[in-house]
Parts: sequence; structure tokens; C-alpha cells
Amino acid sequence: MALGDGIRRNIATVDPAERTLLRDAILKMNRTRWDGKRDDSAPGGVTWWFKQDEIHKATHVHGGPEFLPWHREVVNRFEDQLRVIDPRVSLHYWDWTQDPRSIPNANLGNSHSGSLNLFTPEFMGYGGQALKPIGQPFEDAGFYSPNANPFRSDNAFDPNNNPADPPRAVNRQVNGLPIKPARDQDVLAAEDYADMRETLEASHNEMHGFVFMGNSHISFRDPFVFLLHSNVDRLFALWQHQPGQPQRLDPEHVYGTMTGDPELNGNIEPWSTGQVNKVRPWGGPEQVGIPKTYKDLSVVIPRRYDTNPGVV
Ligand SMILES: [Cu+2]
Repeated sequence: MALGDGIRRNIATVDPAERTLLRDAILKMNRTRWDGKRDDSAPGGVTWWFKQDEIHKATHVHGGPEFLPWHREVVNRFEDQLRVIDPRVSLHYWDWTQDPRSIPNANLGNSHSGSLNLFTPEFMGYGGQALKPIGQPFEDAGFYSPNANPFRSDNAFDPNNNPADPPRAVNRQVNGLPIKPARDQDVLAAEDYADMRETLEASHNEMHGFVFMGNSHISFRDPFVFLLHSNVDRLFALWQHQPGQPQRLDPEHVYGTMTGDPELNGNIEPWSTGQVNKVRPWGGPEQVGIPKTYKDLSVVIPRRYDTNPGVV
């Protein structure tokens, strides 16, 4: 395992020092801001961190064929920004067949292995059964601020919901059970993209219930969501890499019976034009969007995971 090799691994298998680097890069994203001011007509001054929440709230695509490639794009871009902050980090994943409160045989450093809880003040914050704020290390880093005024509300349709403002709380609740490995096997065994996407999205929905981070309009305020979505993307990638299925890496064939879907053949937003709810810098004064569809190779070809064939 080489630090900085760009491979996404099971978060429990990397050295504790690497988990700390990933945490620190995430914390630093909230100290880095995009251009502009909060009162601009397309709000500016949004931190790199809250830009994720702004994008997800404005454009997230669930319950359709674009669910997987849209979330692939958001996690890829998030990882790219983490690597601007620290080129040594990769967006490692939570394997949702393991209980994140007690992952067995985890890498505890100095050649020790044992049970790992991801929900500690040193890594992902609070992980109890009651719905409570995620706490440290995120509160001190401004991921929420109980007395913030103005603040970003939980209501997506509130006109005062400005992504340049912190929310007053980011709440989490961990209550339930991990996914049975057979469910992942069902995903991999699906013949057509449409079946695979439905099966995988159902597991994803269930895991959002297990590690509850709020509804789909606010769950991207919780850093743990990226560990969950890296795993969603890993399973999509693994399905694409199943033996004897080279067409799953081909833009015209990966989506199977959905290949003619108008959305998949349309632009992936907000990064193409930013015109959906005017998300800067792709929309607004900068207009730096580069149009591409869900069939662009940067969307179709997955990043490298430790479970891809030929990796590690
Ligand atoms: Cu999700």
C-alpha cells in the first residue's frame, strides 16, 4: 500500500495515520472558499466543503438511471479537491457489510489489528443510537455552528437557505444492521444496468437508514456520506469489471436497456453549465462549466478501487 497511489481502499484497512490525513483534508475543505460574496445572486464565498451540500441539494438525482453516474461524478470531484489539499489521500470507502462501530480485524497501526469504531472524535464523530450532532472533530472546524446567524436551514425551499452560511447542526444516528454480503452479490449478478442500479440503490437507501444523516437534501453535510458513496461507486465499478463483460466499460453499452434514456444523454449538472439553480463556479459569473453527458469516459470509467481486478 503506497500512500498517494490514488487507490481507494476499505477505510478499515489503511493505516490510522492515513485515516487522520483524510480527516484533516476534509476539515481543511471547510477553511477553503470559492470566490464571491454570500449576497451575490448566485451565492459566492461558499466553502469547498459546503459546495458539496449545495450541489447535492440543487441537483441530486435519485430513483433513476443517473443515480449511479451522477454520484460517481460528485465523489470523483470531491476526491480531486481533497487531493488538491493533500495529494496523499484517496476517498476510501466504508464496506457496508461491516458494522462501522466495530469493524473486525481492522488496521490499528504498528502491525496491530483489532476492532475499529469509525465514529470517534478522532475520525467521523458521533455514532450513537439517538439522533445527535456529529460533534468533534467537525464542530470546531465549523461544519455546523449552534449559534450561527444567519444559518443554512434544513428546508431546501427556504429562501434564506444560503450555502455560504453554516447550518446550526449536523445530526446523525446509527441504528440498525449492515447489509448482508449476499445483497452485494445480487448487485454483481445483475445482467442489465437497470436491475443492477435498482438493487444497488435499494441497498444504498437502506444504509442511509442505518447511518442516518438526515434526508437527501441535507445528508451531504455529513462527511460520512462520502465513505458510504465511495462504496456505492465501488460496487458499480465492480459490476462493470465482472469477467466477460467488457461492454460495461463502453459508454454506448454500459447502461444496457437504458442507453437511450434522455437524461443519460443530456448534460451532467451542475458541472456542465451550472444553470440548475445557478451553482457557481459552473454557473453564475464564472461560467466555467464544460458540458458533458453521462456517457463521457470520465464518468463511465471508474476510479481505482482495491477490489477492481488487477489493483493491489
Ligand atoms: Cu446517498
